[in-house]
Amino acid sequence: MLNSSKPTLGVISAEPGPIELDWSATALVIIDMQRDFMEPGGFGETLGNDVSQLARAVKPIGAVLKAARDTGMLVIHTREGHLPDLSDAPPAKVERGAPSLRIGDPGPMGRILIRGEAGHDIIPELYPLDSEIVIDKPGKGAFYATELIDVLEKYGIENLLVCGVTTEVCVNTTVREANDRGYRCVVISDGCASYFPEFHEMGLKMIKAQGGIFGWVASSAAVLEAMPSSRSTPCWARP
Ligand code: TIU
Repeated sequence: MLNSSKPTLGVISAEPGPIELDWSATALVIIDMQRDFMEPGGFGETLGNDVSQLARAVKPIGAVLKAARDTGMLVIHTREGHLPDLSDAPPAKVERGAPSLRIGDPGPMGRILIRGEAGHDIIPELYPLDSEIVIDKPGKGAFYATELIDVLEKYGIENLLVCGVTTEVCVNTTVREANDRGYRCVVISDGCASYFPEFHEMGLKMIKAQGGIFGWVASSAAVLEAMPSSRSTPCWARP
């Protein structure tokens, strides 16, 4: 693993400015790329959303995931979801709004947002390897009621490359939690997506404003360019 070797410094071209980081102390965190958010019939659609808005993030994440695997970077996947008895699902969350199906109700991909159901699983394109870490979280942030901080401390992680869905909900919440705990977060702009394009744009702006009040924002191409085994423009982005 990279993180057991000597420091490997790199500079990512980012906003509000370039960020130098030690790749051996950096992890890739992929937030909630689950069928429940990405596919028709899942939690996202029950809330009234157009799930096709999220598909654009898959290829950029795939490219960074491949590079991270090639370089031995620590890869962490998260999944939002609840225990089958809903004991970790606050009524205030379950009863919220007027969805077509509520958390725990049976849907076409199994019970909505319940661990172990088909809809709760990560999409095949980004499926975790057995060697990668999967964090199950009951909330929007990946630090609340999870073992994430223990994992990061165990591997000596100081910097997070963050991507996934949705930009203004689970990505933003996780970045804010991480920032308060002292981690430098670089959010991969085209590796995030929202059901609302304007929220995606503003969600990224909120992170990088005020000198990077919550972190940095960089494209997947800029991240790939700066990674230790730097390669040219990913194949999916070539003309
Ligand atoms: N609804 C919405 O935009 N997002 C979530 O409920 N969870 C995540 O962002 N993963």
